[in-house]
Amino acid sequence: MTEETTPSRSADHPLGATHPLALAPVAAPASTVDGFVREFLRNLNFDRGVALTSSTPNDRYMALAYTVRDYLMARWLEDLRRQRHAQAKGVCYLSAEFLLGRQLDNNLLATGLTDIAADALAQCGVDLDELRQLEVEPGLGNGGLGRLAACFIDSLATLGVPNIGYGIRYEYGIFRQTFVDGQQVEQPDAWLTLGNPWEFPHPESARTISFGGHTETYDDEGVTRTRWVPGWTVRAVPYNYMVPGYQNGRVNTLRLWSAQATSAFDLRIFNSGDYAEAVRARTFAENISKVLYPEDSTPQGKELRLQQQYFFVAASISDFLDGVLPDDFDLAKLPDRVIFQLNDTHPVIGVPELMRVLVDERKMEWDAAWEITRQCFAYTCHTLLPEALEVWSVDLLGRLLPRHLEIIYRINDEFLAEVRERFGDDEMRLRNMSIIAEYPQRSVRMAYLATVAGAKVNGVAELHSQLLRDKVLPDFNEFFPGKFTNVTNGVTPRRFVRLANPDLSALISEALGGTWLTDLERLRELETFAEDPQFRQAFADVKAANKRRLSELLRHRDGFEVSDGHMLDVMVKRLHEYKRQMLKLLHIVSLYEGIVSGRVAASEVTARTFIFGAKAAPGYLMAKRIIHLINAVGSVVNADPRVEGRLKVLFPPNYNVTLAERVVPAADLSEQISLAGKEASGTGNMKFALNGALTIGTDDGANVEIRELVGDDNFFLFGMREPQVQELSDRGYRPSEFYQADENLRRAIDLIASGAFSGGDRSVFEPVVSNLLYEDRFMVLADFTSYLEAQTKVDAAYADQEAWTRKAILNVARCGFFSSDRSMRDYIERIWHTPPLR
Ligand code: 26Q
Repeated sequence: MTEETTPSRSADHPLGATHPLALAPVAAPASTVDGFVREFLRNLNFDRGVALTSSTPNDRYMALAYTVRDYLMARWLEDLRRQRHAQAKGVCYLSAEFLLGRQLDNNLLATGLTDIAADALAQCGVDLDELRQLEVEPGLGNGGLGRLAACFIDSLATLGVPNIGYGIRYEYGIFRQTFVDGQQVEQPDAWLTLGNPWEFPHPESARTISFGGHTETYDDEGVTRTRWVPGWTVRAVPYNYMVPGYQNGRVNTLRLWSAQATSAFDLRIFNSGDYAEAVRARTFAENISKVLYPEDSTPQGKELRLQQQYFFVAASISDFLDGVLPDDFDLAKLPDRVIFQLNDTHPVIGVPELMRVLVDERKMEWDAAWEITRQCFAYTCHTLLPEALEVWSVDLLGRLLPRHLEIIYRINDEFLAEVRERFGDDEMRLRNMSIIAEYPQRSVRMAYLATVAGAKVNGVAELHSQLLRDKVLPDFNEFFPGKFTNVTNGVTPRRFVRLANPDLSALISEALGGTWLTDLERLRELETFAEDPQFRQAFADVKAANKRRLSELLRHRDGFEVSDGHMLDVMVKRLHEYKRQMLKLLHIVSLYEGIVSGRVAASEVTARTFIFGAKAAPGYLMAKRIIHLINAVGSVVNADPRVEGRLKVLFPPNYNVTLAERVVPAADLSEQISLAGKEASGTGNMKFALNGALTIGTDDGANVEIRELVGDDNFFLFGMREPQVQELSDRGYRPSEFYQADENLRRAIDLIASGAFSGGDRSVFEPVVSNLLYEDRFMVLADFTSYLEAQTKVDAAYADQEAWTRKAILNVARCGFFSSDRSMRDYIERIWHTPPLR
């Protein structure tokens, strides 16, 4: 390896002493309209190289972004300086996904520049609204987990807590979804094509990341040590993003890694004379950060995925130890300076990596290194589905990361020795707790490794944490008392209330004054306003305006006609059987069947527009069939004059953060209908409630806490609870019995089976129907009757608009708990111990 990759250190560089301006932040250039105009035009001219008159919309978007960015720059540099000097403990949030959403609006809000920018652009004859729409959102995540990471770093910056988010700069984010004949077709998400004004590449700070090869022992002055002789390397180039706090002058950093081939990579091939082959070989290395895996529940154990995980984690740890910490830092004190938070198991390979660095490279004793490592990691679990728990075959791990496999074996040996010491030769327990599984294939259980190594292990909602403790990892809970805890998820009110719902925000500010956005529990004070008819009217007006805005968007975006005066009934989330989009669809088909069969008068049915948004993992066939079926039902229902003005089914493709920001504020009814015990938390549920939608939901994930907070009267609960699910499953679940027992259900399923939604062809949706009747793993049929009853209660409640609005206001008022600021405070107090930096 010839490549030098030691980053140059910028801390307290002697340059700083030579000029007084070198350490002082540069003045914020654009805090007046005139100043903004000047900077905007300067950026247009000098960074884009165009005059205003000859600029393209993208030029203008870029120049605007640069102007906002420049304004943040002084604060960013100041924060970096402050964090270096304070030597305070910080959080490194390790996450394979950061689903950021659009940056421009967020950064305008954070800087308080929105109005100034709009005025300044208007003076140049440019429409801010138009430029907003040009930004392609960075879709560097699949769904909940990635969006949670984005909310968390927003909150940490707003709280002023030192944090670096570490992840991967995928060249292609989550695929763009289109529908062809109602079926999902994936398109690559080339989000970087037009340039990205929000990132700062630092190739000079690249780290070298090794893979493959073998290990060997050697004598180091009488001590036997191990070294890893890698087979190949890649360069990890950091791209920095600003993470501004909300109007607090603070800016943290998100550092995403991009893979580049090293010159060493193809040296052998070059030397063999095949130039073309050598150049081609470089793409092998660069593939590592090429594309986000679009799976979110059944990881396929692909080698490239493991490469991605090690790539970004090794780069991040190396960056922190060699780039962020001072040169002379005593690594024994590492736990006083950093906590590496593991966002699910995806970064868990960081555990053996830190051990390798400490023991092999820094020549620390194993026990001392383990003591440090145990204190430096904490692990968040985001699932309960057994098939979502990550395992890597020993075969693959040993090939790609031979030294790490050795280290994992040693961690496991020592751990099992401790277990044996406590519990004796209890073979069953030892097998159950082993980090290495022997069956069906020898492999490493990443969640176990994380649990053994983590100082704390948390679930993401009360129910989830309890099930994690008592059902998934009970032996570990017994062995590590006090290690397991809960931190209920939250969402950032800046993006999901203030930006997504400006009218509601204005109404709240009018009622409460301005500070609620960083102190969301203050929403409680809205409770009294719920009793005020004038406030209720204003609140209802906001909802109506949001619906109109959504219909405009959908008309423009997808050519949909949204009917006025309908209840907006919304289910948006990844498509997964456990989330039970099928249950929602059976409700719709049942309403439709009731009307067209003449059993129910159309005029008796509450007029509803159903909105779905959902991407399916490309290899998840059943999920794709369900998408097809939703679209098929939509085509038939929307074209049938018998239900016109009553039922409408809309499925805008490519649900993403940007669309969520428009759909959530317009919703009346939020569908959170997973089988109890399967949804770890959900975070969409929180966004809807905070925007004044009522929830129809099961006793699952954070729904439980939402219902506790908003009260039974303001939440439509249905379905089995988790213990009942368990009971039914133990008893032996036979879906056909439920099919037989409920006429509405029978008629709905029969209608689908008859080919009514597939041009008479019964074969198209046969697999969906069969699955429901003979397997129905997630008990859709068992919960159907209860769901329909709850929906009838929804109709009754909706008929009294005054009362409905009151409930909606109470939902907003009582959900302040779900701010990610609160989640962050919980992590800080109970897990990280990282106070804000003043
Ligand atoms: C793992 C290995 C290989 C390929 C892909 C993956 C992978 C990627 C993403 C596995 C899982 C995910 C994402 C999971 C996720 O989003 N979980 C959700 O996390 C939310 C935040 O805590 C919860 O609110 C949701 O309940 C949970 O489903």
